[in-house]
Amino acid sequence: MSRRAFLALGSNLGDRQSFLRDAVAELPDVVAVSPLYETDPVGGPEQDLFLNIVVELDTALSGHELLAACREREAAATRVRIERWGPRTLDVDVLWIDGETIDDPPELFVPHPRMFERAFVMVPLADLAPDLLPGDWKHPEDQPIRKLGSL
Ligand code: GSY
Repeated sequence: MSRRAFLALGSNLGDRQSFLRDAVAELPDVVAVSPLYETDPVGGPEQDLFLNIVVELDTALSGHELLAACREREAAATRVRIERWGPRTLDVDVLWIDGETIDDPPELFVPHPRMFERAFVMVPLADLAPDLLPGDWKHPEDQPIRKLGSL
């Protein structure tokens, strides 16, 4: 049975927009893409600005199958993990799957444990799914983000 799922994508190295565009084209079951945002890096070393989007899927894939699809896209973007939290060509995270909670350390937690703290996730997510934005959610002042338009 298919249900709604959301993935977060980010890039801050190389041709950022192409990495996001290519990933969206190859991810399974995508039904909607948020506007594109340029965002200040959250956490990690000093690094360049990110481009971020969220995509909505209508999918019957399991959480682990979605994670595998995310990892495949990161590998296709020739991502090399040089430094934890450091710059990357492409990061793809499973955020949310309607009606499901997954707690499978160290690699898969759904809902994503840090999603509600991150404006670069919550703002594009709310563009696609305002019902997932908690009523008391506040945009952290130290996380500026700028809407650029569509991917
Ligand atoms: O967790 C995703 C990678 N990432 C990002 C990101 O995608 N955007 C911003 N603005 N900051 C980030 N810090 C990390 S780590």
